Amino acid sequence: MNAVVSPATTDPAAWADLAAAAVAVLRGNDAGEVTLPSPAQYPHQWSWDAAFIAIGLARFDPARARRELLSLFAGQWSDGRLPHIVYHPGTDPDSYFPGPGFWRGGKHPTAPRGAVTSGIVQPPVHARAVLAVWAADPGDAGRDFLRLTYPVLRAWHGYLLDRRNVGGRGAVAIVHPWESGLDNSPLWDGPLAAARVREGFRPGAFLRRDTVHVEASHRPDDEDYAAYVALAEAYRDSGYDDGALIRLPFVVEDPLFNYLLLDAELALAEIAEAADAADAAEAARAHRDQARRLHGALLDALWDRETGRVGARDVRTGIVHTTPTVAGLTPLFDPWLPADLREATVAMATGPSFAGGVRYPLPSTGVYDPAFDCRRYWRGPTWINTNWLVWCAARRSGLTGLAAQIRDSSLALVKDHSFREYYDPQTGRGLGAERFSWSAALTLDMLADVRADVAADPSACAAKRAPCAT
Ligand code: 2M8
Repeated sequence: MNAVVSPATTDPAAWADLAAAAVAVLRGNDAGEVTLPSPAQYPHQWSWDAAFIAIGLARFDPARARRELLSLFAGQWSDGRLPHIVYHPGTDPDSYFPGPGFWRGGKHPTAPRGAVTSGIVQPPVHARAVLAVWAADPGDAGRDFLRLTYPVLRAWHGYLLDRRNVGGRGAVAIVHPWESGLDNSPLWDGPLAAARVREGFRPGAFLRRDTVHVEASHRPDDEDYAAYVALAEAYRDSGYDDGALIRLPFVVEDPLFNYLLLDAELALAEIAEAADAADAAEAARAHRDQARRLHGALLDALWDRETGRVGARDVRTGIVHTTPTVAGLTPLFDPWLPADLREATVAMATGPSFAGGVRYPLPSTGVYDPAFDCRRYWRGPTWINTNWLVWCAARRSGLTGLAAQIRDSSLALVKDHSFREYYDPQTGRGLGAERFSWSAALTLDMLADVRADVAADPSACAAKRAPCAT
């Protein structure tokens, strides 16, 4: 399948228009100190969305980017967890389900007093976001921001590494598909079946709001949604008892979550150094050692060395589920990944199941998997945030061809099909929420890379209408 080359990467006028459109989306979704992912579909602040959004805001308004993250961090619980939603006080509480009353966080001793939040978490991409925001404005305000946020991030990672080490091997566990960020991925089908939570499905037990603005066939089905609600209730009703997580129905070590944590510990080492704290060198070493320990733990827990496939371990059953999904490409974040596993991961990323099999990579599920569905949420569509993540990992590990392909096709998608929540990987048709914040934000980051390429090699650009990155 031929990769798409977008005028957004060859024509400065096109990329200026695209950048202006992206900024307009972020400004339009700005609710003051927080940027809503989509005012109709997601009218609050989400954890990993806020990190991606801050990375885009940093490209044109670093002070606003800092405030985005500080608003999110104001929702941190005293046990260190960063909740997956910080509810926006200006939003009608009934416009999103589950709403602010659902989680009963206010009754919990470690929940924040000044914010209403959920009690579950999302993938730890915040350290990278803090670093990007600092890099955009490394002056005094930037350094103050690093000093302010370093303890927040250290407590956040500490919570995960300590309280979520349910399997005891050093990998962290998620207790809800929503914690993965890839909510409806077929990677959770096995653990959900084992948990038997779909069996309690009662039509009409709650009112779904997510299908009001988005076509139901592009969202999780009712049985999966009921399972999500049951799992959230189980954790909530346990009093968020992290000492007893293994008793919950869904306890899974997710490759994406864990490899992002490994990368986040490496970012935290850089933050400690840049913040120039008294014990910076020692702190940085401790974070790098922690990343290295995670590397070993993940090799041990998540990989099938014979097939060269990484998977998600169901901690309760011990089964490692290896459904090919975009989460399986995130080991590229591991700088110590053994050569054979790296080759296998690159082969999967570039092969017919992913980049080689669709016009607009990367599909969220491998196209030959029986669960692949072009349009349903995380079960096949291409997403800009996972593209951006794999693009970052590929760039950092020297996979320039793959990185360029992902960047250029992502820019083609947003240029031709606007800033949607997700896209059909074969046709590019935009799906889900419109004017979606992280699609706009991460476009700005990828466009900055296009500009840097052209600055480094002007002959690769518009005058000749040649692709900048091949
Ligand atoms: C989606 O998740 C929420 C639940 O957290 C939902 O479907 O209502 C996911 O795509 C998640 O990754 C994302 O952070 C959130 C807001 O964009 O929407």
